[in-house]
Amino acid sequence: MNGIPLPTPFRLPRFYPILDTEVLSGRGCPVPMAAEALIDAGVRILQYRHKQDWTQAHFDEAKQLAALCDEAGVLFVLNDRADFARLLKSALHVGQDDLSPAAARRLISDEVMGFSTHNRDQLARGNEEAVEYLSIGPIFQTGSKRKPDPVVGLERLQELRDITEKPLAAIGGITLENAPQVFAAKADSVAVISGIVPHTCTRKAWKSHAEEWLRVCLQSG
Ligand code: TZP
Ligand code: MG
Repeated sequence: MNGIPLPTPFRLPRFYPILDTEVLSGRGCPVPMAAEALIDAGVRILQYRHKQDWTQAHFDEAKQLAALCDEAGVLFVLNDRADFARLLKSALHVGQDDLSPAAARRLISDEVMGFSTHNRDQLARGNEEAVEYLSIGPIFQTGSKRKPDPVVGLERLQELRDITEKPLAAIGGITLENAPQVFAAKADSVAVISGIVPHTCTRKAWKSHAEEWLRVCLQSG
C-alpha cells in the first residue's frame, strides 16, 4: 500500500427520480415541493431536467434543488448542461446530442457523470467513456421524450447488460408495475419521469408515492 486511497466504485441508487420541468408544470406541481418530498421519502439521487430555453429562474431553481440535495446528502444531477453543472458543482447527465462526455469532463472535473445510450453501439461506446454510469432506453414506450429512439424492450436490455460493467440505469415508460421486470432484466437502477408523479400533487402524495417506489426498487431483482 502506498497510502493513496483507491477510488471507490460508484454505486448508482436503484431508484433514480427525474424532475422534468415540463411534465411537472403540466400537472401543476411546483418542482421544489416535489424535490423536498422526494428527499424526505429517502431518495439518494435526484435529477433536474429542463428541456426548453434556460432562464435565470431555471438556474435559480436548479440551484435551490442542489442546495436541498447537498444538505440531505443526496446526489444532485443536472441534465444536459455541463456549463451550469460546473457553476453548481453538481453531477451531470449528458446524452448523445449534448457536449461529449470527454469535453464535459473538462468542465466538471471529478463530479459524477452519466451518459444516455439507446442501442448496442452506443452502449459499447459509452462503456469506453470516462463516465460513472450509463443509461439505456427507452425500455418501454414513453411520452416524456420528443422523438424517442426505438423501444429497447426487456429482452434486449438483458442481452445488452453485459456489454458494460458500469452501473446501468434503465429509462423510458417505467412504472411501479413493470419496475420489478426491469430489475429482473438486470438493470441496476430505474430512472423515471412521469411514473413518479402522484395522482394528486400534494407534498404528502409525492412522499408516499416515492416511498412506494423505494420499497418496490429495494425489493426487486
Ligand atoms: N430517455 C429515454 S426515455 C426518456 C429519456 C429521457 C424519457 C423517460 O420518461 P418516462 O416518463 O419515465 O417514460
Ligand atoms: Mg441530454
